[in-house]
Amino acid sequence: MATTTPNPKTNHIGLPIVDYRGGKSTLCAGCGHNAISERIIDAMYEMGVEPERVMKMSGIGCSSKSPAYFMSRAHSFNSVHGRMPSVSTGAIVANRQMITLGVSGDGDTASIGMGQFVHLLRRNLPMIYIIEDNGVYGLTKGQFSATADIGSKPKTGVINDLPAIDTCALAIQLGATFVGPFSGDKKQLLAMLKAAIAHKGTVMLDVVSPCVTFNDHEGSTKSYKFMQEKDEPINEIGFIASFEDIEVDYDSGQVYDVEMHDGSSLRLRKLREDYDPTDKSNAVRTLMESQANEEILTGVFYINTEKPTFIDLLNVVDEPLATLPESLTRPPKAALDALMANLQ
Ligand SMILES: Cc1ncc(C[n+]2csc(CCOP(=O)(O)OP(=O)(O)O)c2C)c(N)n1
Ligand code: SF4
Ligand SMILES: [Mg+2]
Repeated sequence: MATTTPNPKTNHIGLPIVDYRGGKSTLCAGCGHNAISERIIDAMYEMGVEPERVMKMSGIGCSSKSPAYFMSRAHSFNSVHGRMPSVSTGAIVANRQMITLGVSGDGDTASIGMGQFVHLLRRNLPMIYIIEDNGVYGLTKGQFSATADIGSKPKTGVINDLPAIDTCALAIQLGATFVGPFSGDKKQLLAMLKAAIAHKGTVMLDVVSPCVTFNDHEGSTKSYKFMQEKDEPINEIGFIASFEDIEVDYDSGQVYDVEMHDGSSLRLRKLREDYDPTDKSNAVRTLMESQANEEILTGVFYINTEKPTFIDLLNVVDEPLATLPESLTRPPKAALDALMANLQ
């Protein structure tokens, strides 16, 4: 007699988690980047995002290879080293209906890509930009990157004597609207990614992602051990998607409840003083102080759900430019003739 296999568990749009997986990772076993890919799969699955609505963008590096290891059904563009922001800008303007997820490295972003990165931030381009931060150029065998902390030591034993660029402070200052430094903490990162999917604007997440081959030893400030000992969250993150019907009891004095534009709720329980994630100057100051005090603070440092995105500023029509018919994108001959007549 024929047996029937039960349906696999599905999300609220009816897809099993396997539809969110990618190819088999070729990164080193234990590389932090693999854990981030796993969280992206979970977040996209739990949010019920249609894989074909996602554009995966990246540059060059081990981190930039990782979009191959999640969401095979999504669109993907692996750009030139450091050029992911400009390629993403073009793609987003051409099709504003897509969800854009960029994955970059600390080298790809804070060294060769810095010129492009800062313009993405000031435009508040609607996309999620993840820096998988290991403090080194993993793919080219472990040279220091510009996010390596002063005084840290790679495998070669040479001490880094240059100060680190704080990508989060930079992002907040220049105009990104959802910013946080993160450790690989599974629960926090998953909630954060789900909120990032619901946000309209630039989400910039700098996630410490240890390189087990070149920067995970004693003396490194981006190792698993260092992060376990030093990670100090400033808020505890809870996220309730618009399609979930969950009642949570909480003491409102202890919580920042941020309503996202799609009706979802981001709940930030304060763990440090009376931290207000909507206060931009305080966010930058706290990051600068934490660097001076050698603290590793993580969490949602800044969020602004009001600021217009680059697409809003451009007044781009709702229908993707990529699918607009020629009759709407090309002025008729009469209009061109009138213009020419005016110039004579
Ligand atoms: C134009 C150009 N310059 C330099 C390189 C060499 N290169 C490849 S990856 C890389 C750095 C990658 O570091 P990061 O972005 O931190 O990624 P990781 O490998 O650490 O994840 C460099 C310098 C290149 N591929 N292209
Ligand atoms: S070299 Fe480092 S960053 Fe690259 S895959 Fe290996 S552990 Fe990951
Ligand atoms: Mg790196």
